[in-house]
Amino acid sequence: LHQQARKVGLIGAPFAKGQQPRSGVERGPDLIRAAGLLHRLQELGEEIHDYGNLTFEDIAEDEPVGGVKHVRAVGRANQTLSEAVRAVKMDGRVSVMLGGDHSLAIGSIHGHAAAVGQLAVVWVDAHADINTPLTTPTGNIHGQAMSYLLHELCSKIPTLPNFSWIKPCVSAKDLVYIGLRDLDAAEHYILKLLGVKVFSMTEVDRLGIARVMEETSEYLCARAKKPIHLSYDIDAIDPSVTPATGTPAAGGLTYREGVYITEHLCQTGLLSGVDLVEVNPFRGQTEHAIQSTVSTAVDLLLGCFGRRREGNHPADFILPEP
Ligand SMILES: [Mn+2]
Repeated sequence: LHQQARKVGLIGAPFAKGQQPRSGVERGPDLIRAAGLLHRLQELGEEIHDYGNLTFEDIAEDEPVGGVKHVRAVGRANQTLSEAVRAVKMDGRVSVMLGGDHSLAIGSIHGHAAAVGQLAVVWVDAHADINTPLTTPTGNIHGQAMSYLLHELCSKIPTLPNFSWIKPCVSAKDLVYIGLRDLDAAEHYILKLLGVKVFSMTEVDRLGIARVMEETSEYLCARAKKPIHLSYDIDAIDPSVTPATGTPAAGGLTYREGVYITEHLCQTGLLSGVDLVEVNPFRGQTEHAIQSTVSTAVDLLLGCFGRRREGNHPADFILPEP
């Protein structure tokens, strides 16, 4: 069985204001490219176009709004990203967004939905990133991204400057979390209230990753086969493997579990948009820590596009005759 060549569109989003400005997470896209992502995707037979890095407007006056930080910058950046992802999807490509911090999922998922309609979202993360602007303990929007996207939470979201363009576009029943292990009380309450499907690290331990992924695709495909948006936070993986990230949490996915998730989603044939976020070289203590984080990010992306640990070969491979 040979995979069909997909068209892939890569967007770099060097943006950090969903957490601390100039934190280092804006270096993510170029580091992941420098580790050979494009070349290695091409080796897998993918037709890839790099749309380059987005540039984001500097906003001089951006005082916190009700404790929420960099609201105007995050709102504007995500509007730019949403348009860019929509354009990639209109080009018939699988969108790959390299972050940057996880607030960028707002624009990435919004743009994806604007192009294709209803989506299923698989959110792989140590955190749920579903605080509302009124429950956030830190004020950082990377911990709130999902709250702006869910239909079910729209009555809980106050009006914020540069956020008026956002239309909620994901239903709680079309969302699955994998890898959770560090949640705020409000987040846990919201997930229970909305009945969101969650495979926390406890479920990964109990069921094993193969069963978790089987149940994930059964759950998401039970009603209709919607295009899947995978939003992958590198902090889902255990910090012993991917230490160079802003909010590491002990007890994460192994490298193998992390890669298995991508292999499984690739095989559904429904993967339509991918985010890889929160790679932050400034948070790596050593060069090895940074390299391990970046190369894991690359391997997760390759898994999304057909790389198999059993090996791969081109569809037109010919065995030489003596
Ligand atoms: Mn996250």
